Amino acid sequence: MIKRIFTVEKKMMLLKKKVVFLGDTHFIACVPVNTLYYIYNSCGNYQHSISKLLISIFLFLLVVSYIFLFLHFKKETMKKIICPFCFHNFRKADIWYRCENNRCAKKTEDDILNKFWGENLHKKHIAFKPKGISLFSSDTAKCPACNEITLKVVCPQCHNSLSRDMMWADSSIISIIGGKSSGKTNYITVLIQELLNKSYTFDASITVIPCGDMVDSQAGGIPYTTEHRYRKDFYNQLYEKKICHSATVKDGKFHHRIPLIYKLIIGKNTGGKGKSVFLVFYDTAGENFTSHEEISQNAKFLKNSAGIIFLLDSFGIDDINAKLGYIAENSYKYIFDKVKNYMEQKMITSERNEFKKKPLALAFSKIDTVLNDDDYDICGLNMQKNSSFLKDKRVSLNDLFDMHKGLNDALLGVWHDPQFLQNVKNLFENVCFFGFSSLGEMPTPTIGGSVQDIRPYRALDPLVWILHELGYPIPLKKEKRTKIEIKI
Ligand SMILES: Nc1nc2c(ncn2[C@@H]2O[C@H](COP(=O)(O)OP(=O)(O)OP(=O)(O)O)[C@@H](O)[C@H]2O)c(=O)[nH]1
Ligand SMILES: [Mg+2]
Ligand SMILES: [Zn+2]
Ligand SMILES: [Zn+2]
Repeated sequence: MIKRIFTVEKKMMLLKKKVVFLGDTHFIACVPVNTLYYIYNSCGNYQHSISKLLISIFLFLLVVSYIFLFLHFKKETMKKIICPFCFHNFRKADIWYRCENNRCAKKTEDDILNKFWGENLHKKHIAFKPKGISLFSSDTAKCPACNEITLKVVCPQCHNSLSRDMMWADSSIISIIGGKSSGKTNYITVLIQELLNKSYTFDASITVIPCGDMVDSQAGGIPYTTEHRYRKDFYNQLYEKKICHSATVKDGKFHHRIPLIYKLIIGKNTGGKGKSVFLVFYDTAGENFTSHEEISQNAKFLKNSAGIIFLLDSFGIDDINAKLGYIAENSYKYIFDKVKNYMEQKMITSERNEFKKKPLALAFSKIDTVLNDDDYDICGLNMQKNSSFLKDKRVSLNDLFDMHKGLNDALLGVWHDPQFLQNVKNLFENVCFFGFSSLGEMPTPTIGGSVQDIRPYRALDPLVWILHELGYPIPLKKEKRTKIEIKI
């Protein structure tokens, strides 16, 4: 019998070597199996069949629960995380940690982090890859230099700090792109304010996510968090000074590259626990999307986006431009055509097929200029008739699609651009046109001027539609729905 226990122990040791990547706890939990195996065999000698049956059932349940735990562990560790800074796509099991112990013996500059930002962030605590991940541990790691436990997770590629929350909930990057002066910065400013004040109208709540390691040296070295960046670089200008934003600096100071990260919990009141999604917004300069090289640098960001809000500048529609004389940097479809060429010439078929399925909101910015003009009738919509869910607290897809139909008709009948509609139809499978206004009126003077009363119009519509298309539980109005299509 001693020999038998010894052999079982030996088998267990071999097993431990195989499962060492799961950590010690897993092996400790194996010990009762070892003991039960011994008792089971002893029972066999005395023909205690009832005990033998009970032990068999117990062993069976134990094996089933092990398989269940193993599959759960595998699913968790295989979960994909997208770094909101460098867009590296990695498994949860591959996450790195940063030591937080101020007395840690090993402190050096983080060259990878500094290289990413092009500045020395003076981050001296070491970033490290943890040894093995325990099945029962709570996502912590021991610093190899000082043995202190740390909770701080960082991206293995760029070493920026990530939110621990991001390890558990899905993160969907919704990108906002558009040509120069198409209205991106004003839109992001207003969209976030609308989310903070009105997301309850589609059963969502929003929180800011603390992420990253940057500090604002101009503000006495306080952390450059999403909250700080939003207030300083977006909100103050538009909502405090009442001056609308103008051109965003290309490759300017490093803080222009800091993303704004929020967590939305959708459907808490209408559907159980609710579903979380991380929204990551970047404010890129319009000229970042002009050449193939620039687009390919940004392509990682587009490819890793779950949905895209593509701004089309209403000032760039020939008819409006000629009639009202507003100055546009480029045609409304200038950047769309650049992305189209990039997709056709640079993406391999499988990439393109995946890309074309993403929900694409083609959103005409500054729509106040169109709706305030008596010559245009966009499905009877006007600036007084804002998104119906703001009042009803349920989203009417038909209300969103009315704008789509109106813009489709205008593109065909008044703006005479069936070719653009054809290109959109050929390239994307899930598209909807939107029209919105961040400011609600024309600033004075026209570019970068003052806006006294900011009245956003349908600014939330594109995001709400994308979230619905991605399967988030947006409360919908009961209605006979019309099908969305592109008419040519
Ligand atoms: N009428 C009207 N004009 C707008 C609106 N939003 C933006 N504009 C005008 O468009 C200009 C450019 O807006 P931005 O938000 O700076 O555009 P952008 O896409 O960030 O531009 P870049 O950063 O240079 O690429 C503003 O200075 C305003 O004059 C709007 O809702 N209505
Ligand atoms: Mg801008
Ligand atoms: Zn990263
Ligand atoms: Zn340490």
